[in-house]
Amino acid sequence: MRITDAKVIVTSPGRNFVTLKITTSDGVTGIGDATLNGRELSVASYLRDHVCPLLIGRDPARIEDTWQYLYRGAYWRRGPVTMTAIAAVDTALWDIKGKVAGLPVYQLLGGRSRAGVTVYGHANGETIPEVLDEVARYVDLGYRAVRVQCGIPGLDATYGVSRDKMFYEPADANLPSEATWSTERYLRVVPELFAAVRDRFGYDLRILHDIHHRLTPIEAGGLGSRLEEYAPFWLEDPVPAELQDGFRLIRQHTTAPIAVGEVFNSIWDCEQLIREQLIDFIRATVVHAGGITHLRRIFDLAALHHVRTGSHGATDLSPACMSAALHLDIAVPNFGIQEYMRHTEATDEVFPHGYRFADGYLHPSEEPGLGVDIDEKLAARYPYEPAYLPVNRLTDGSMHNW
Ligand code: GCO
Ligand code: MG
Repeated sequence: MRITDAKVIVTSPGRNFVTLKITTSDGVTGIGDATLNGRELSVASYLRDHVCPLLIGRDPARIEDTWQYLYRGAYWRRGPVTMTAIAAVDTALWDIKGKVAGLPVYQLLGGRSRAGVTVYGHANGETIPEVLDEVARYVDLGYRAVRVQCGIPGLDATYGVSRDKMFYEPADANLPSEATWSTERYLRVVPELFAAVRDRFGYDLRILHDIHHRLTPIEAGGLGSRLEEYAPFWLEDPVPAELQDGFRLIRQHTTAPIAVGEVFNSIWDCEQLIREQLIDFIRATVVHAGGITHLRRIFDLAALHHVRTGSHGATDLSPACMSAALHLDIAVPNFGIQEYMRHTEATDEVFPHGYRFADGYLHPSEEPGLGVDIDEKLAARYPYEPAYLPVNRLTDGSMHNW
C-alpha cells in the first residue's frame, strides 16, 4: 500500500481549521489536525508546498520512519509550524493504521488504562456571581472538574472571559484587538474567586485556573501560596515558560500544582521542567507537539518523573485533534485530566466524530482508526477568514504577554 494523495483543507465553520487528509492506494483515508491559531495559512503552505509532495509513494504503515524523515529531513528542527505539520501527517497515518488493523487507535497504543477520560470545562464570567452560575451549569452537565476564569474590575477584557460562554473563542478580530493588563488588580480577584467557588460547591469538585503566562515566578509563588487553602487542582501557565529555571522559584514558595505546555511543540521544550519535577501536569497536545508519536514520547518521559498529562483542548484544536488526544488519554498510565472546550454545532457538523461525553468523562470512538472525518463538501462552504488572538498591554502601554 502506498500514499497516493495528501490534501490540505482549510475551512472556517465559525473559526479556522486546517486539516490534512491522506489517501492510500487501497482507498483508505486518514485525517490529522494542522490548526495553529492565528497562523493557520503558514502551516497550510508548509504542508502543501513542502510536505505533501514528499508523502506521495511512501508506505503509510511506516509511521515512525515518516516522522523521523520529516523531522530530521527538514534540517530546521522544531518550531510550531514545522511540528504542527508533522503532527498532521502523524495523526493521519495513525488513523490509517487503525482502519487497516480494524481497531480503534487506543488499542494499538496498549489498550485501555481507565474507564473514561476525565475532562474539565471552562466556566467564565465578568463577575464572581456569573462565574458561579457557569460552574453550576457544568456541574449540572456532569462535569467533575471546572476551570474558573473571572473578569477583573477596571480592565475591559481579560483572557478566558467571553460572551459566548460555552464556546469560548479568543481569536476575535481580523487584526489583533488590544487588551489592558494589571497584575495588581488580577492578584486581588483570584483568591476571592476561589473562596467563593469553594464556599458554594465545597471541596469535591476539582477547580482549575489559567493564569495565561501573565505573572513573574515570585508573583506566581505568592498567588499559589494564597490559593493553597482552596486546594486548586492546578494553576496553569503561571509564567511564560521559556525560562525553565524560573519554575524553581515558584516551587520554593508554593505546593499548588502547576500545569504548563500548551504552547510547547517538542520534548525539548519541557525536558528540564519534567526532569527536575518543576511541574505537575504537562499540557502539550497532539496537534502542536508532533502528533501521537511524539506526544507519547513526552508522556513517557513525564511518567518517569511523577508528571501527569493534562492536554490542551481549546476550541482552536479541531475534533480531529480531540479524537487523537482521547486515544492517548485512555491508554497512557500517567493520564491526569483533559481540557474539553466544546465546539460549535457548525464545527461538529464539518468534523463528524464518534467521541462522546457522559458523566464528566469523554469516551474515545470505538470505530477503527481515530473515529473522526471531515465533510469536504460542507467544509468548502466555509472559506478562511483572517482571525487573530488579542495582544496585551500594561496600563502604561508597554507590551505584555497575552
Ligand atoms: C486554554 C488556552 C486557550 C488559548 C488558545 C490559543 O487553556 O484553553 O489557554 O484558550 O488561549 O488555545 O489559541
Ligand atoms: Mg491555557
